[in-house]
Amino acid sequence: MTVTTIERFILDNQPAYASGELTNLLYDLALAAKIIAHKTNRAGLIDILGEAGAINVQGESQQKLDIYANQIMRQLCDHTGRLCLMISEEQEDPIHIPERYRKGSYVLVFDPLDGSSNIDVNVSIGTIFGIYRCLDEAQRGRLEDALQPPGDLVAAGYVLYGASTMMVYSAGNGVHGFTLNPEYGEFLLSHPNLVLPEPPAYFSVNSSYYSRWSPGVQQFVDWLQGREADSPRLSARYIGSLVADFHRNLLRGGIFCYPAEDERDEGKLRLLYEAGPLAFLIDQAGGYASNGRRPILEITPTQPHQRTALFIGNRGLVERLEAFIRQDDGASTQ
Ligand code: AHM
Ligand code: MG
Repeated sequence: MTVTTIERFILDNQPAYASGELTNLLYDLALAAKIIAHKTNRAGLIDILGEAGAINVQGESQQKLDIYANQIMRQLCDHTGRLCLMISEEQEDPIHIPERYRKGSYVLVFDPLDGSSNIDVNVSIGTIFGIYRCLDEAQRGRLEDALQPPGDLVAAGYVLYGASTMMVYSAGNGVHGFTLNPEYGEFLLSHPNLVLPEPPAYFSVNSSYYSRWSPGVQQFVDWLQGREADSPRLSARYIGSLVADFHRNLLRGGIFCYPAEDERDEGKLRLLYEAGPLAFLIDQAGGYASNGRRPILEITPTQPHQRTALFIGNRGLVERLEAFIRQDDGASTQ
């Protein structure tokens, strides 16, 4: 039996253009994942649960673990000379590399701990990250360096803190999953070359919001739920943690939906560090991500914390949603 560590795999599979900087950045992220996993696994044992009292830029209360995860990501990445800028869900402003450190060629966008409503009920949560190349390496990081369409990502991935901890990433050459062996503290290759299975097994949507959706989305969810003659045979699964819902559907096939709503016409999820990196991964796994009208990979963000509707999974299902929206919702400016 061959055992491949994540370090070995990243090194052996680094893209031809990578000089080692990207490789080392992925190592840094694997280390951050181990540290955050260690803390989340002990969350019920130490007095860390509950809200820290702060409100994040989305107007939502932060949990202590969110703040911890954000600090770990920052501290492990700000002084290495590999990054020119970071954007975090937990910080309103871009995170610049302090002048005293050398700056590098990459931009890191991340949600340090997603699924905050699940933290203190011991349900799976995750970290999401994306890596862009700096647009102008001559300058220190600028916001424009981060506001690139997800199709220009050079790598993306997530860490799932579940029954086991997994890190799944792609640097543009397939999607590969690693499971943390807690005894050695190593991520070991467990899921090479992940490809979305057909036929898909699941659909995932919070249907308590049904009355707030457009007619096209309502028709589509009716179709998913088996109400039409040509409905697919899918089972419903919804955790409320994007990484966990995405991961299950990646392994079993399916679609995850977080539509726009009447009073929230851009949906809830963030384009830059939630929808974008997962859109990059699903594309690498043979699937497709859309905002209902156009591919997520083609949307250029205008603000770091911009939201988007998200439909992501097996291509046939997402394209069917787009057809319902075209048919029932008419033209849009999106
Ligand atoms: P968060 O960034 O505050 O953690 O919110 C994002 C989470 C996602 O993980 C999940 O897909 C979604 O919110 C669930 O929202 P809802 O509870 O409205 O279904
Ligand atoms: Mg989030």
